[in-house]
Amino acid sequence: MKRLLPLVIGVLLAACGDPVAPDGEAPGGGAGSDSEPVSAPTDPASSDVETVSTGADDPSATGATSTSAVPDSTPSESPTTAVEPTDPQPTDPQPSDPPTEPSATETPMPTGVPTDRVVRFFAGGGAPGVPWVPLGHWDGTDWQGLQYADVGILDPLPTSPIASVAATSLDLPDGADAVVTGLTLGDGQPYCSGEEAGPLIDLPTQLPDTAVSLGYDAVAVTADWPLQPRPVRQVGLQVPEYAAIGARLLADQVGTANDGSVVQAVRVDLDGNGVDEVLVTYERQQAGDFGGDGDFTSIYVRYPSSDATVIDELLVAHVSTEPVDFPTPGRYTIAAVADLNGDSVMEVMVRGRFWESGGVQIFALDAGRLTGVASGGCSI
Ligand SMILES: [Ca+2]
Ligand SMILES: [Ca+2]
Repeated sequence: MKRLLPLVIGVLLAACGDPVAPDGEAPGGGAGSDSEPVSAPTDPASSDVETVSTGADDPSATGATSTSAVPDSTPSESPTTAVEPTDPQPTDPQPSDPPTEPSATETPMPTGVPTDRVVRFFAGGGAPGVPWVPLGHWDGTDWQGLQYADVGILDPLPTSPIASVAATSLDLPDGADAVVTGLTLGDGQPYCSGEEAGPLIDLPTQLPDTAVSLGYDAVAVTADWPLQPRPVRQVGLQVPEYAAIGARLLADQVGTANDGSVVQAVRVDLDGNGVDEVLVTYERQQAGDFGGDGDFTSIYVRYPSSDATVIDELLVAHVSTEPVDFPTPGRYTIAAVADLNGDSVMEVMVRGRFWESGGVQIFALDAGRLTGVASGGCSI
């Protein structure tokens, strides 16, 4: 074990937001540019066949954005014989998830005003005796990331007047829309290798140990409001458009859509405007942790607008351009979706790993786009 250095987090953050790959190349990620509307509303989980356009001229590694169009062709004739549904996996809900499309009569749900109190939030797994790692806090006005008094010396998070603690994770046995409340912030314990302390927070349920688990699979918040004011749903992965969009956003680095797999698709109306955003994890992981040539990881977001456009944008990405002998930032996954500051707009927690470090980053909507606002983790 070695002391957690801000540099390590910096590397993690760099891989998320302003990325620098181990080989010095800049993997994809970050904000992209707006694109012009091109068509009528689309819905990412629609069973319609989308006509995908190359909305961005250069969906390069510095941030790809594109729009996509709905079909202008009429649906094909219904089959005259019964056809078995196509291969929905047992854990794969509705391949044709009901669309949520903007309409003229839509009344956007009001979003609230954020709390003016201090809110602390942590990442962890809730295993007995294992402290949660601090990520940052809401100071009553704005997001605040971790602060260091000196190299490796983490400032404690300010005290929150909110006694209630709630937690959520996409991996909770009761589903992505489950929230655990009534938790207690326990004593602070060293969570890494230095003197940095994080609280013990016991979850009354056990998170599954998955291939992408880092022990930072849930977010815990000092909150007395609903962490999920609207449903958070994991939806069907067998939507060809999802892989096609992912490949297009990594256009100069990934050959075809079939070179990768969609492993997560989360639909949630983050901002409460009545239209679901969709978060998609699209990856190729064939060489394990060591990042073989052509392996990649990416999370992108579909932002439908009420003006009938959809903007697709990379949130985080890394492409392995050659085999290496160390674990790369090889696998980003969506860990949790929750409102961390009480304004009824939900934030997103992404987990990732680099070398022997694991960490998470919190993204919050800012001017309609998810932007990194806090992060934390530990090196081993
Ligand atoms: Ca929305
Ligand atoms: Ca919020």
